[in-house]
Amino acid sequence: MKFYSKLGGALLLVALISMTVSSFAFAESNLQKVMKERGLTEKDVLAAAKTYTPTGGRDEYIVCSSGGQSGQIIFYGIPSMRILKYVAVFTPEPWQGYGFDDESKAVLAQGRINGKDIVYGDTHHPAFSETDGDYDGKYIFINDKANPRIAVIDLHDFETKQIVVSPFFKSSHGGCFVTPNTEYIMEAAQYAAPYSSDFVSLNDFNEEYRGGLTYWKFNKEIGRIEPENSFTFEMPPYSQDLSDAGKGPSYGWGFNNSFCTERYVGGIEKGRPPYEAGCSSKDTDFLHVTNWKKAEELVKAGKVSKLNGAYLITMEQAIEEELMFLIPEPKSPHGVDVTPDGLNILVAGKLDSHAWVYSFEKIMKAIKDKNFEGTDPYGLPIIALDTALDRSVNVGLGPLHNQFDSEDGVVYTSIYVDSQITKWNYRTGKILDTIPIHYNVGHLMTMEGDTKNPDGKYLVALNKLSIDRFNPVGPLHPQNHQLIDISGSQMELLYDMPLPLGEPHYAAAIRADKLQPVVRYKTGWNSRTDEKSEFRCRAGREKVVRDGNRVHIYGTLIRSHITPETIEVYEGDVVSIHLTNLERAQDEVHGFAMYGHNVQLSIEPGKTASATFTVDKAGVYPYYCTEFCSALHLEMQGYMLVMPKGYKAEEKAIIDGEKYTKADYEGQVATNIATQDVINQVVGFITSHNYKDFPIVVHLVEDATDQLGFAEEAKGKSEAAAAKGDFQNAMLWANQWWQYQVKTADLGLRAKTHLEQNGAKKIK
Ligand code: CUK
Ligand code: CUA
Repeated sequence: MKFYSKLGGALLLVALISMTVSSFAFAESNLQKVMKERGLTEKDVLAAAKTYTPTGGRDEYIVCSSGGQSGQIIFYGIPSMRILKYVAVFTPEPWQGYGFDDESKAVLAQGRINGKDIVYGDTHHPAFSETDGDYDGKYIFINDKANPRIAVIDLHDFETKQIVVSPFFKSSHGGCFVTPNTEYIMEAAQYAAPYSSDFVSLNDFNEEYRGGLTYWKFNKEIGRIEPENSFTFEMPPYSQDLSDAGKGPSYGWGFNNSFCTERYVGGIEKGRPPYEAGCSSKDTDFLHVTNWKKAEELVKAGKVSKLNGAYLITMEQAIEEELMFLIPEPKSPHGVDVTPDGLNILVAGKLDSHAWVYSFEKIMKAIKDKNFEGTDPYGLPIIALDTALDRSVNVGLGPLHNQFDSEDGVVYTSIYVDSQITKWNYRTGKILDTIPIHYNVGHLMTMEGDTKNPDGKYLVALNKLSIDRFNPVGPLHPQNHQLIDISGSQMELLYDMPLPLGEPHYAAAIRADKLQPVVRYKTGWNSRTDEKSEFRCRAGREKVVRDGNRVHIYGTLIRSHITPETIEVYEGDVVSIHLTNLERAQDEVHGFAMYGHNVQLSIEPGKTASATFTVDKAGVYPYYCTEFCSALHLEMQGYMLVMPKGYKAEEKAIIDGEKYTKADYEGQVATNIATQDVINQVVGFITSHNYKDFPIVVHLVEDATDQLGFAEEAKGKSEAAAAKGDFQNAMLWANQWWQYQVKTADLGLRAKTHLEQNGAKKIK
């Protein structure tokens, strides 16, 4: 007996193995066939296996990339390189209703300059908020180079909440870089300009034009920048470029490089040599070193005066209080990056082939010993290069930016002219590896690569040119983000991703598990101020409030209708439509678009959004929901009727297009009873399981309960009409009763599926 069972087991095993082998062989031959047909090498297939993410799969890292001239930011996943979302920041974006609803218009209005709406931005450097030098997943900041502004994006809903405008600068590049606890967001000027908004001749450039560096105070509790607690360092009219904040031992200090310390102002139209000649004639420019910790104390002690309504630390004060120092750096440098341990500052040469490694310790010693080689024309002390430098390393032609590896001392530098990434060690000066890039890389990014604890693993090269990498789409090419595996000793190219939007300058990657965004708002929420909207509306409380020609309409949205379904206003009225999405189910967004009024809202579950406009022409204006939200989405519609002034709505009953009989009504009721049986079965399934342990299901059940309540109401109206022998209305209400049942069933089935797929347990 034993023997037989043993034999049986062995036979079964053999059968299983041969099955596995044959199915494996089958898969293999298929794979080989596809590889052959598509001309793929084994290396390609390996790269695909490292990036391919099957349906429903998640990425390990989420990237926030600048969207360049689009004025937006872009989120995508790594390693899949799938784009997840563009988030509107400085530019109106209709899908998100940004710049179309009143709430987001108020955010954009914060970014007005000299009273003008500025509806685009040139976003360069996103920065995640940090706690103790590590990303905390709470906020992201981005600068606008063209119009010196900073925006705050809250990662709990990925929406732009605030825009602040520099009170001094006319451009800004060296932002956003945050201090290790997001005490401040650094923003440096780029093109020197007068601090006033008046005309000042270029002949007065040296005396009247100024650069600068602002430390914007960030309040982490409320998630907003506090301009009133921010301060700016007045700087010489050198073109301040990138910035970085010190960390660890260098905490409390900030670093900025610069170009065109020649202070050349061009003028080819007057026969003068152009900017590029005059701005690169000297061999060195200046690294600016600022002590923000000490400056903060002066501000708090009331020792800093204001200009243009904001704190300004003049150069005179900075010299006097020993707050700012200059150190020569290679000709027209670009990136400046503080090492994860905070001990070194790396500067990339751009017009030089070296990366320069400065020592924070040496800088501090020179400051302490007052060991300066002189002063610049503005009296700022200069620390000699030799005094501050650990080493310079030949990394290739045109180094731009640096990012760090998880391995101590290892750094990656983007090499623009040579189109490559160089991996090297800043402690030893040894070059470890290089990889060619397609083509002309700008920034590069490693996973959490500018924090105290970089993760290594992957690197993205943000390439300026894509040339021949993609199918041609006209003279304006997409940009190319190339994903590189840096987990081994040799870098390996994995994937090319075209980015069809603006020129992304910098990007930052955060571990996906640090992000915990919400799926819906509290009902009646103004998402831009993050408080209850004064215009929120509950089901059944929809109303119209008129005061003279000012009309406020309080409405709601829930599958599948917009309440109100008819809006009657008069020519010349100023109308505000406030809509609250009553849904609680995940992803049940409704939109709202109206003919001829530039209205397009995106109203996510719980959100209240408003559109204000003047109706200056009598007419008929259909509106509808723009998100395909249910099978009866197309029926989510209505009319705004703009009546001529003085028009009296006639007492004319609407004649229905279709006539119904008692038989129609009874047929519909029979359908409804059958539908209710289905609903009861689903309800039975849900309530016999531990559905309360699944928040998504709880929300679905809440929504379904609402819908069922509406169904009851409609049922009552239908029965009342039938009792009076009014089968026209009885049939219409019976149909509405069924519509609510369908929505209930839809929600219930979604809940049931979720429970089945996620291992819900039977409780009774
Ligand atoms: S910048 Cu564009 S490649 Cu604005 Cu940081 Cu260097
Ligand atoms: Cu709501 Cu379509």
